Amino acid sequence: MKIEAITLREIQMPLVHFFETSFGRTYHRRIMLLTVHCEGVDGWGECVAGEDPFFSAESVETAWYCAEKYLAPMLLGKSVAAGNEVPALLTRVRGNRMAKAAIENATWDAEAQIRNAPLHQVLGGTRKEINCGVSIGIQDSPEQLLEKIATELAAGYQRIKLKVKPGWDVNILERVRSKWPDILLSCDANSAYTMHDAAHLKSFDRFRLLMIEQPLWNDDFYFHGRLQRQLDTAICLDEGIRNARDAEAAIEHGSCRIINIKVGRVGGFSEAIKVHFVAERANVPVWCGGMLETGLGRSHNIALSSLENFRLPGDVSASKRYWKEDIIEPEVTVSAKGTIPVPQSAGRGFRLREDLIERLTTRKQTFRAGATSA
Ligand code: OSB
Ligand code: MG
Repeated sequence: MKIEAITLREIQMPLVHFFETSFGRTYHRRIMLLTVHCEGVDGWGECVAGEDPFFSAESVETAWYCAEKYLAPMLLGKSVAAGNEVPALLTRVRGNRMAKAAIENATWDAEAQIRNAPLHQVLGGTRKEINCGVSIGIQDSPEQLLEKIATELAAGYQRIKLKVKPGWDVNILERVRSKWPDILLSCDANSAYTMHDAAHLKSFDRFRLLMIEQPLWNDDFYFHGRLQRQLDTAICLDEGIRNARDAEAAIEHGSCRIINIKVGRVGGFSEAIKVHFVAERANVPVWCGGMLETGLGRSHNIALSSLENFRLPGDVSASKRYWKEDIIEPEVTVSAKGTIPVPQSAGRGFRLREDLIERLTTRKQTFRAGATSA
């Protein structure tokens, strides 16, 4: 596949309901999409960087800058046989994993089309359907949260994950557990606690959570290990796992018993697959995280979740939970038993609504091999 041109674009889409985590509330998403144009085929990738550098150091602006100035020039004019050849071409750039993932995943997306094979198969996945949970943000009131949980359970979702922070944690978990004693329930702190909260976090054990996600610092393994030894509840690392080497170190140190894999966070499908296998060899279950993606990123998450060790329900849920109108056709829907079928058709299995994407686009730039801009 010769990479003849690369298009960067930013689209803007309002969320149907705000999403609040310990680091802030989002009403409106700005999303960078990236297209690799290869010999008549367009591969698409979604960058999961947020509007602000609050989840990780990257943002839409840094991703655009990195892709325009470094990543696109490193790929333009190159021929690659497969998506997994892309990381080696980008190694000189440190970090910027979400930007890298957008360009690498776009290349896998093109590869699946050119090989006329389903993307999940190209990635090595075997599952025919994936198990789905939902991530529910911090609400204006506990009552509003209970109502949301009831709706998602009625829709069939297999696991409920609640965002927590100091002041919105035990009070909430207490109410949810007393109303639903037996559901699969977890929480995600996005680094809202420190070791001073160890006893407080230990008190979460009584809620029999499936896991506590990233309770401590975003860049820590050491203290998560110390905390894990004090808890009965499994710790799951999200922010902290940047690559397969991190996964190996975190598991060896006992920093977590579960890993959340986000393809953008680890820099692309190649690394996500490596993290998956490191965890599988250590008998550590993984699940697929979400970053409020459009249907494009969602379709890639579905394909990735078809790998065998994605043993726990992921944060991969229906389009309508996020968007009034998604940019793919058909939209992602979830069955009454909380599953999404893995598309068996060639490519990502969802058609992009390019007319709608065009209308949502606020900036766009195409770079061609042998030219600076066009
Ligand atoms: O930590 O998993 C997270 C959304 C944005 C940033 C970080 C996280 C999340 C979610 C939402 O939990 C997952 C989703 O529904 O896409
Ligand atoms: Mg998380």
